[in-house]
Amino acid sequence: VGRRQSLIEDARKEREAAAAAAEAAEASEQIVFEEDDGRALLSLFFRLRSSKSPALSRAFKVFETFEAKLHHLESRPSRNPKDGLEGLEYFVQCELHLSDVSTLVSSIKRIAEEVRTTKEVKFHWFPRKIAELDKCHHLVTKFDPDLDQDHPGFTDPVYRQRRKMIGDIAFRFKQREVYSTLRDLYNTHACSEHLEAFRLLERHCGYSPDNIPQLEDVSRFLKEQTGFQLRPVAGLLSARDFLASLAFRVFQCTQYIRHASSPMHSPEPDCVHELLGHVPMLADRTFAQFSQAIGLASLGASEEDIEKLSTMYWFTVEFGLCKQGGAVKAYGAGLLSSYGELVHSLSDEPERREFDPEIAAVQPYQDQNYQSVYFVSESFADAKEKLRTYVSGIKRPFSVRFDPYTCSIEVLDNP
Ligand code: HBI
Ligand code: NLE
Ligand code: FE
Repeated sequence: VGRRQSLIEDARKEREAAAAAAEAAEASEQIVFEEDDGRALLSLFFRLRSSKSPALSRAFKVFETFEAKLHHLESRPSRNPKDGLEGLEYFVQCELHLSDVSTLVSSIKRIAEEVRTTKEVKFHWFPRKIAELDKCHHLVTKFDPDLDQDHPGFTDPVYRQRRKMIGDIAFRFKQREVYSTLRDLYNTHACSEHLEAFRLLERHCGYSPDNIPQLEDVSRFLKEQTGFQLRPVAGLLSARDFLASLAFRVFQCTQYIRHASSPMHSPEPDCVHELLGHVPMLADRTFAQFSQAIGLASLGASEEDIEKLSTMYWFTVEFGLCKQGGAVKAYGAGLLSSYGELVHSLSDEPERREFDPEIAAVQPYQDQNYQSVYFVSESFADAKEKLRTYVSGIKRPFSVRFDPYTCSIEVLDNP
């Protein structure tokens, strides 16, 4: 009996599977595949009453509007023209932003009266790696004591305060505020190189108000752009060690985030500073060369020269300004990661001087608060040239060269 029952059970399952397959085959639109960066490959069938009507151009206007990339387009006579009307059936495969799929489909439905909509099959995006859990929304949907009037703690402000503090740790307290405020300011305050790289990082690297990307992912991106790679570090290194890594196009990144009580400025580097300040700049070829040149000059240099190079690093890589299109913009990471100082640096409070490495290398500074002096470069190319001249004046009993094939330093004895 047990065997017979299991045969019946098998037959039932088979029937159900066949029915499901038939249903799926009839589906007129189907998201076949979704990529991780939020793009979708959409296949869709629709029917228009006549190929001559403006419906066709209107349909394609829809694809154009959503910047859908057409991969495949096929038309064939309608197999089942209703009311004896002639018609064409279209099969389109296109790639578009995941978030645009439903709007595009409903727009097509408005134009093509005879869209076959037996069923919409949609596969929702789901994380496939632990790292992708970061892409999920982190909204509390229910029982939030701040939003839910029935929550026993709703009328207890002290309890709500405590819950909020704990919750905000999970939500990475203030992250959204810091990210959004900086991002808005970049439009008017950041140099074009930073803006351009930032767009790419948002598109390809998980930069967003609700997500702190993984160092490894950002490092992979940078490596493709300029060969720079990121390496985790626990805190502030000696200037000599920190600058040495730049010679290899390695950037040492802290992992922790600034204290929530001071979102607009932190005296020490943190992940906001590294990811929003340094990383976009390191994606620029000329800036990457500039950074590596400081690193190469530091190798085996005297204590005085290390002090000068690190001061120069301070006034360029960290707090540099540059001219662009008749305006002054920020390229220093210390400015681009602090919305307090970013605004201050371009206000009329501080002093701005023309960049001269000889002067910038010996300019006194403090590292607790906003700077009172900034140096303005004509361009990165100009700063790089000036640096080259400055560096050639540094005396060392040898010279160094980076071999990109072996990623090692060649030491050449000076004649
Ligand atoms: N260490 N981790 C880390 N990050 C920095 O930005 C850094 C450092 N050590 C020294 C340093 N910066 C400054 O002295 C620069 O001017 C070189
Ligand atoms: N002041 C910067 C910030 O708030 O992000 C950090 C500077 C690190 C040298
Ligand atoms: Fe820094």
